[in-house]
Amino acid sequence: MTEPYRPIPYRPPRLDLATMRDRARAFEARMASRRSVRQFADDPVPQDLIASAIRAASTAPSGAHRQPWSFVAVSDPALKQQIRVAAEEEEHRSYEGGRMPEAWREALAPLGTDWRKPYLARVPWIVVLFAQKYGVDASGERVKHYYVRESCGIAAGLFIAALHDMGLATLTHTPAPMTFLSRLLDRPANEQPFILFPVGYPAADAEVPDLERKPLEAVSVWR
Ligand code: IYR
Repeated sequence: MTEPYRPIPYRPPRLDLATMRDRARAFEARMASRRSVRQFADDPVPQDLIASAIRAASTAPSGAHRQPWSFVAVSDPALKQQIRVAAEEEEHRSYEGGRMPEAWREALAPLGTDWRKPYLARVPWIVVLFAQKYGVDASGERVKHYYVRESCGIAAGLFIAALHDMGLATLTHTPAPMTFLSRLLDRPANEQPFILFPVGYPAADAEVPDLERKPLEAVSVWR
């Protein structure tokens, strides 16, 4: 699969500084208002909104432009219930079965999480991002993928930002191990579950931990 370099012009408009500052501050404020949510309303969310967020996520840069991701969007109530049951089984083993080290449990205490994941059956959508360790072309040949975790991480970030921008909430949920998702969602051998996103509106009485984000000084170095 050797393709030559065939560039096309790229001429995005150059904005004046005042506009850039306005947009930067507005975007920053919008992102700062995002919270991970664990209590969701059961109101339906139309499929086109989920499709739009997946398209936005799929604009992510990726190693050799292989776009090594699949987003599996689940609205079927029976399947969501199966995912809930399987996730809770794994989480129960982690939280109560001694699989999660004490230090980790302590780190999670301020988040108020436990093994119960009722929101997985309640949310209108569960979207599972699968990372493709390698690709498979039309003739069944393996295609090498590069920087798969980095690429999928960036796509996940854009997905979260897109959902937040359209007024939906989500949670980066990573029940461990997540292999049950490959089975329940019939995924091929080249795909590994990467992140599970419940997606919906926050419940009317949703609560979130009172967290603060690190200030600029703590997360940046200027030289
Ligand atoms: N997967 C578990 C535990 C968990 C782990 C981390 I790191 C978190 O930030 C939150 C939860 C769960 O989903 O409960």
